[in-house]
Order: sequence, then structure tokens, then C-alpha cells
Amino acid sequence: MGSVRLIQLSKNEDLRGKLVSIEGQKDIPFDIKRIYYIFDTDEQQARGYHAHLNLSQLVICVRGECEFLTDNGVTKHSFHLNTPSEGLLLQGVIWREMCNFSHDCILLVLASEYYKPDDYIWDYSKFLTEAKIND
Ligand code: T46
Repeated sequence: MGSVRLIQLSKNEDLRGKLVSIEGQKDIPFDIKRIYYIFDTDEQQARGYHAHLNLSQLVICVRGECEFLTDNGVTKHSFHLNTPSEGLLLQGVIWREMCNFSHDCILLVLASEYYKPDDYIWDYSKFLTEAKIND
């Protein structure tokens, strides 16, 4: 069964500002093979509408805000992401939808695998089947 949880990232704070660092296999349970970020978003445009067969990710809203909806085939959750000191950890087969992006939103994602188009599940009923298989 896919799992989703918010993790608090430890901040190094002093008079100069704040710094967050994330180490693979220490702060998150995977080695980081890929980093990408989403920006210049449009409030009217939603993204996602897919799941992955084999991928773990940590999603951090480093600026602005957005809604991140998750579904593991049994339970759906909605997360309001708006702080760089919190990460949403997605593991296993999770359907995701992102919406209500502020224009200044920057969504940073740390991923456990390289980009593979054939890892995507675009069909919701296929997702439900995969979610059950991996239960
Ligand atoms: C997720 C959310 C947060 C690449 O070339 N390399 C990459 O690593 C990625 C993620 C995408 N792309 C290409 C594929 C598409 O032509 O960039 C384009 C947009 O990607 P996608 O439609 O997958 O973007 P989102 O925002 O719908 O979803 C992505 C991730 O795929 C997804 O796993 O959790 O960001």
C-alpha cells in the first residue's frame, strides 16, 4: 500500500536567515537520483493526474503555496503546502493531483529514480489495480 506523510525538515537558523539540508538515506528513506522543480505556475491549471509504478519522492513547496491531493487507492488526503521547512513524502503507488498554485509557487521535488516515461500510470482504473497488487 502506498504511503504519504508530511515530514518536518530541520532548519539551521541564525541572524543571516534559514537553511534546510536534506540527505538521502538519512533525512529521507531513499538515495536521491533526480531533482526537479515546478515554477511559473498558473492558478487555473492543475497538474499530475497520474501515479508511478516505482518511485519515492519528497515534495517541498519552497515558495508560495499549492494543494497536493494524494490517493493510495483506499485513502485520499489533501495537503496545503506552503512552507520550505516541510516535505511531503510519497512512497509506493500514489495517485497525485496538484492545483491552486499561487503564481509565485516553486515546488521542489527530490526523486528516488531517474525520469522514466514508462513508470507513469495515467489511467485511474489501472492505478487502482496496481495499488491493490502492491498492497
Ligand atoms: C509529481 C509532480 C510533483 C521530464 O523531462 N523530467 C522529469 O523529471 C519530469 C518530472 C518531467 N519531465 C517532463 C515530462 C513532461 O513533458 O516535463 C513535462 C511535465 O512533466 P509532468 O507532466 O510529469 O509534470 P507534473 O507536474 O504533472 O508531475 C510531476 C511528476 O511527474 C510527478 O511525479 O509528483 O510533478
